[in-house]
Amino acid sequence: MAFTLPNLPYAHDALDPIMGRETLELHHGKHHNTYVTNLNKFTEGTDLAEKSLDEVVKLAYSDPQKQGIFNNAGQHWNHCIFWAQMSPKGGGDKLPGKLAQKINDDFGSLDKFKEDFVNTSTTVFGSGWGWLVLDNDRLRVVKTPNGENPLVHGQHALIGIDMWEHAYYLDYRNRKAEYVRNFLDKLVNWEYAEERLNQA
Ligand code: MN3
Repeated sequence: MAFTLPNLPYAHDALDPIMGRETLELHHGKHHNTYVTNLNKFTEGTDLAEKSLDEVVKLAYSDPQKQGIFNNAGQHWNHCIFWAQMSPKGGGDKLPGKLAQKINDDFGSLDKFKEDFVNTSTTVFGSGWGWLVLDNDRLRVVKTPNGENPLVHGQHALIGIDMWEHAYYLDYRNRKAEYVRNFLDKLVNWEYAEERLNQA
């Protein structure tokens, strides 16, 4: 069973101008597609080809010989969440009840969480990701380098922002904080985040 590129759950121009059509066409159609193509190439004919993406990510992470597989499997996993968690009607400060309560409990307020998420994500050095995760029953904001993700650290990701330059450079140039702010205020689908919280 080969790994496949998921379709975007919205049109390529649906997030414009927060995330423009050209960014989505390149980021989804080229970057993400390349990770899937490479992952299939590297796992074809091996026992990993039969495993779930979660299993491949964890197995490859624990084996230094499988760095190439891990990079592509991790990035495939990360981007699947990235597309799924955004919506043209996303953002805003009206979070579903359980998630809102949990954020208040663990960060003090929604504003404090947002500040933490922006600070953590914009200080990824080089390429990587910023995440809201559930870690031992507590919400935390963390960052990971390159294709690494919370899954390999035993954490459960609720949302994650791509801090590779290809994710924001066409729309924001070097204005990283504006990209992260807009993601939180205008794109993130809080219902999706709560669904993931419920799955933990
Ligand atoms: Mn990317």
